[in-house]
Amino acid sequence: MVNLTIDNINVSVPEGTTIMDAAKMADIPIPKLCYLKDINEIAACRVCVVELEGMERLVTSCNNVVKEGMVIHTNSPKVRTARRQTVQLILSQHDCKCATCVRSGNCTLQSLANDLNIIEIPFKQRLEEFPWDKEFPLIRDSQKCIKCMRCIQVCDKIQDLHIWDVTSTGSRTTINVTGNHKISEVSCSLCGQCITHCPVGALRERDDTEKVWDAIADDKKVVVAQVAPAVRAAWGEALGLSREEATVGKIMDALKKMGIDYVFDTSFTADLTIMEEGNEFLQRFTKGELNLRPMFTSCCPGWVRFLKSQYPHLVPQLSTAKSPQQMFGSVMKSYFAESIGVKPENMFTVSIMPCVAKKGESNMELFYGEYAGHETDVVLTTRELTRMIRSAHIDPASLVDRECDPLMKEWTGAGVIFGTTGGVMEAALRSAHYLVTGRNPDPDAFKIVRNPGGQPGVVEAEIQLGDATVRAAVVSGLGNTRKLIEAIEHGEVHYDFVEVMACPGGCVGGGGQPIHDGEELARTRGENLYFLDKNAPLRFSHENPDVLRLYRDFFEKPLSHKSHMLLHTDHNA
Ligand code: HC0
Ligand code: SF4
Repeated sequence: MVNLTIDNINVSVPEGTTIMDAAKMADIPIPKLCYLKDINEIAACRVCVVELEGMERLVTSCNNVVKEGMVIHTNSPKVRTARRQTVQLILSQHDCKCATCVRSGNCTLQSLANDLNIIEIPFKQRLEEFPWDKEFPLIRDSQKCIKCMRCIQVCDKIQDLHIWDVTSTGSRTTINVTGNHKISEVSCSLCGQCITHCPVGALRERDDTEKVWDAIADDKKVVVAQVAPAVRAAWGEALGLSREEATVGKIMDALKKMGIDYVFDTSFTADLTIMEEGNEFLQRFTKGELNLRPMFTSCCPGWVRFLKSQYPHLVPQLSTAKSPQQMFGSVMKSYFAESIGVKPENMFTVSIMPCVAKKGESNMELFYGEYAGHETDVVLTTRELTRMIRSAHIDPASLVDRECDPLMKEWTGAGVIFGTTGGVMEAALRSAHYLVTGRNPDPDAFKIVRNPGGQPGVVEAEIQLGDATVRAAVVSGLGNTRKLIEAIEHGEVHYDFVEVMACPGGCVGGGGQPIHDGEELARTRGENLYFLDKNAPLRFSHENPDVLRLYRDFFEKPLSHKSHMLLHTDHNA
């Protein structure tokens, strides 16, 4: 142990502890801006400086370790002056239009400036502007970038994609897309992890909320919304609702209050996906199509984009099932539109997702009778949903639990756990067991594939389905995924079925979720979904009565001709 004094408090910490962590152990918070535990500990911003007795220069606390007998001051006059000047300098290179910034109220730079009582910026520098395609789902505003390097580090270390890089030198040093390419020219998976790890408003999703308001105001449009599984585990965080208060029923109520005509839960089509994908898997598995093994799940568009750009020869191994989001749009503009007597072109489909990549996925087109346009017209992230609730002046405390609309009202716990890593696999195994043996397993029989939070890397399991053994693997985070694919490619591991989610911990940790600077919430949100599953009246996708009716009245059976036309896709197209 190392003994030292921080702000006149005696502290004893293990060797190798950073000054910042030692201070934290003594309940002394040191302000920071660029720091991200284990990912970005490079002292780029110098906000975390402290004074060491006997040393002239201030030192950064995030990357210097404690030494025996150190006497540290985290808030001396010298420290305060330096910290203030540092933040003023950062502000002088930053477009400080807080009133029109999506991160206003949730910005580390803004709160630092407020805490340091900075009400004037003595210096002013010219802001560098890089052009950006504003139609792209991911938007970067170079004038708000504070060069903290977090986006570079998250993309490199967690997602192993290297989309961002440092460009120029000296005082012009800044961040841009690697090689100064356009973002659409590089292999961005659109996972959005750079957004959720940006401390300011330099990175955000394309805002599509106005398109939804326009559709609501258009008398000719019937607006139909779906809410993804992972959204329920996080939306309340941004509106001051506790986990218990922030139910999915209240999201439905908010959507209706905004003027949306029909509201549904994506967990319904997650159940439908299991029917299609589960049957597809069993067909591939029993036919012994060895060259197509393992079969990969296809519901995460971040992962699908990654596979297409990094390992295009493996694309045929993706399940052909569309994602629940796209199945929903497709069912809405066919079965549901017919049922309520609306032409598909007059239906406007909105999905609320924890995800930025879903905005890219929604470009899929629907050919049904006459061409029916996009299956999903607009995708909003969880953050955009909360912005809409606020702009509609809806008091979150006034919301009540509201059921989904008829015909696609029912959902199961199996559909809900799609939102966390391992959930698609577990839901598929529950139904595959039924299909193979004719009996339901214990709903928790396959919980071995659970891994809320997504660490450490891959979860493997050998699952008995009747006489057959299925070798399953579950992974989240694209860095972990690349390692797994390399091991498969080198013949080091052999699987039959692999679930991949691009975001660490799955969609609960998605790039469209509320941002808590430096805090990872995928684990607790994932546990919340398992709690909802545990308490759900139905826990098997094949028992969803509305899914069964949809097959009876419309699709006939899983993998039917109609299902292939509307619920499956050709990933090479
Ligand atoms: Fe997901 Fe999904 S689980 S990808 O994360 O499969 O975004 O929540 O909606 O589509 O259901 C996201 C979440 C979904 C889809 C579902 C799948
Ligand atoms: Fe989107 Fe979920 Fe995939 Fe992340 S894991 S890219 S949130 S679908």
